[in-house]
Amino acid sequence: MQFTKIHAIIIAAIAIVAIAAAAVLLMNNGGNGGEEKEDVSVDAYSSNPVLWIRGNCDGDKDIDADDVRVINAVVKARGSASAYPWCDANNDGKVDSKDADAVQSMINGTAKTLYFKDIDGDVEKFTVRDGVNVVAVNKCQAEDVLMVINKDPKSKIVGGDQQVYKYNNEVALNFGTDASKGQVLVTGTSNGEVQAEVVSTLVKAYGHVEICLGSAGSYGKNLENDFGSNPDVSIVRLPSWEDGTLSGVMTYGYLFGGVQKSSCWDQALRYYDWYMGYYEPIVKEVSKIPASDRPKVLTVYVKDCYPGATNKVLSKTSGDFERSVECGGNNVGEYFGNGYVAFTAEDMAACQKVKGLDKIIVEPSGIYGEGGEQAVIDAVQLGINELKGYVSDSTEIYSLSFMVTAGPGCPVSFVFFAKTFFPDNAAFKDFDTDKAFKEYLDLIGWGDRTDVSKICSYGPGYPTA
Ligand SMILES: [Ca+2]
Ligand SMILES: [Ca+2]
Ligand SMILES: [Ca+2]
Repeated sequence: MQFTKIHAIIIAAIAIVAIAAAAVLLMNNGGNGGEEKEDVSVDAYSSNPVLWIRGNCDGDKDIDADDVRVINAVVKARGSASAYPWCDANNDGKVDSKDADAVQSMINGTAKTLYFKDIDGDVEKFTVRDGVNVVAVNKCQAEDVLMVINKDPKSKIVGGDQQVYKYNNEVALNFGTDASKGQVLVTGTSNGEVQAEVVSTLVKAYGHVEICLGSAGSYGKNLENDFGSNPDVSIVRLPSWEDGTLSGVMTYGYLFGGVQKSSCWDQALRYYDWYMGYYEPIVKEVSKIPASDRPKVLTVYVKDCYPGATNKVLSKTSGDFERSVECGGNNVGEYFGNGYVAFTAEDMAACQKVKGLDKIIVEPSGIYGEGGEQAVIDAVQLGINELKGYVSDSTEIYSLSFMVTAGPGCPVSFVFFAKTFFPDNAAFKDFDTDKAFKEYLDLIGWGDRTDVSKICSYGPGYPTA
């Protein structure tokens, strides 16, 4: 799912940017001093933008004069909001000059209300704030948010669900000076849960909160009922480990950045460049590699690879499956089914017989906190313990921490997958998983931490420590 959708978005965005750039060039050559003209056709519209903010009509990563031109073209052509939803910047069901004005106010930095598409496909309203007080539901959401707010002194994480809380205490997600270890208020008794009274407490303490989470089916199920009409509570459902990590980070950056003003937006742009710096060349190279030359791979958990872990294949819809496929792996996970599927060593032997199996990637939690590095190293041995004698001795077993396979660190996994799947490919020769990991730590504001492992992967071909 992630593969086709994101791929299509990126390709479309690149095409649109190229068209828009050509149009601007034409206009400037026309000798009118760059004065705005309706020289863009409705074809410059994109229905699949990278940045999920209404008003981003050309589908690229930001909002600028090109988007105004697309709106003007759609107005001229009498296009409807249902046909061109991203042009309906003020979300009133029409595309008209008010939308051009709304986008202009976003460009000027004066817009106070934004509309964005959330992970469930709904259009939601966001009130622009001078700094945000985030309740992060799920560890990957916390990392998405940290990626954009870590240089903004006015923004902080003030609450989190059990998963965020657990990671904050056990491996210190490092929420910054205002909400350091232990000060983030836990929002419920289980992962994905956000109790209304906790939100009310936080609103009382901070004035307003922005609750960041995934789909309504899995996270904070009652939030819209409890707080949908409360002006002090913004419910922001964007992708993190799921489909569209890049869009999630970019959209958080735009909303929290106060329409491209604060360091949050600068961070989002830095993230975009970093993400694409790996993603684009990998996707381009992989598109040339025939299926028969792609290794048969599996992404899995094995017993004890993190506390409480059992043998599970991370198959289709896990996100990890899709990302490994994007990077050229012939992931045979569907042999086991969809989602997170329990397996036995016998199942694995049968899979190898039927589908073939070249590389198995065990995903430990590891890399942050005490023992993190050892957890990554040990995961390979745990994989061998489970599977030796059942899969071929030539099947390579690696580990790659799920701290970098899911959430905003996923470009690190792109590098790992590309290098590991195609070790002899010249296009990936300068790629280095640990270097990409270090770049991620610097971007998210964890570059100076001394409790983070220097490695995030381990396995055959990795220099012995
Ligand atoms: Ca643009
Ligand atoms: Ca745009
Ligand atoms: Ca409108």
